[in-house]
Amino acid sequence: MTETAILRLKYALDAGQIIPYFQPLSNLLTGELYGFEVLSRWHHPTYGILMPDDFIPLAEAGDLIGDLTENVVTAAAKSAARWPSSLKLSINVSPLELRDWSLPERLFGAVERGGLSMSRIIVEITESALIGNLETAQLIAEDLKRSGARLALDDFGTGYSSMHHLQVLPFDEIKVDASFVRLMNRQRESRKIVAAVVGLGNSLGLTTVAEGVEEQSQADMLVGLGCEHGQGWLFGRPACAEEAAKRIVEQQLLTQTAATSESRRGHHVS
Ligand code: G
Ligand code: G
Ligand code: MN
Repeated sequence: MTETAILRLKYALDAGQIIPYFQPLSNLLTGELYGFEVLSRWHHPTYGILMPDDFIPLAEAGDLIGDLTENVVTAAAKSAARWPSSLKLSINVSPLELRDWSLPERLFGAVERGGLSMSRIIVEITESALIGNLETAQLIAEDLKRSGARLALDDFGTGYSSMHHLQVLPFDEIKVDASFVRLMNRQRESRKIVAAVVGLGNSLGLTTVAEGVEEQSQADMLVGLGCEHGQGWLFGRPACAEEAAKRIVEQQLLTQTAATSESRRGHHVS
């Protein structure tokens, strides 16, 4: 049963059915785009669009996760290579991949094949990847940093959330888990936790990114707490490459319009 499912996934990978979707990461203060997180989707010929939870565990079980990452990152990098060079591409790697010495080289190859530079890449790591694997993960993380990538600690606040991890791995960013953001405008505890994590990130000189921002009131509160970036339905759902490209153009027009009316106002005053 699983054997067959794994074979099907392998076929889907070769057939190019595993496709990168892109969710915007936005500057909370200015509304400008910071980049996009790559979230994989399986465009299945009979079942339609399948979500990562339906196939990432299968890829892990079938030793296909490295190939999946390589495929998706190559495709995502090809799209990102056509965007303005200020925009980042944030990618997820599975805990299993942080046990695999070939990860940095494979990622580097995939990014290069896509025509992108590693300095545009953010690698998102969850803490479950570090448990019982700290030394290997450290070496791999340092290798990734040397190649120019940024490192983000994903889903911070859930699971292990150890300060030790922030101390021993060269993180650049910290992503505040959506579960706290979701409740922050209704529950004092959640708001305090978000405030503490953002404060911790800021005092360590890390870029802070809030996940799961769905409402303007949450975005406003996050700005007040000093959180720099946000991700969530308020800014956009994960979408295909064509949609992401449209969003970039719309955003550029918005920024230009804002800049023009700003300078017009300037003229009136003087
Ligand atoms: O969109 P969402 O349901 O989109 O994603 C669910 C989870 O799957 C997220 O926690 C994300 O980290 C993970 N995920 C999505 N795409 C990939 C991928 O390409 N590789 C890995 N390792 N995880 C992914
Ligand atoms: O990698 P990570 O575990 O952080 O994956 C992000 C997950 O969160 C993806 O499944 C994505 O589709 C989902 N997501 C992104 N924005 C929102 C949001 O605003 N609300 C909710 N409920 N989920 C979101
Ligand atoms: Mn992520």
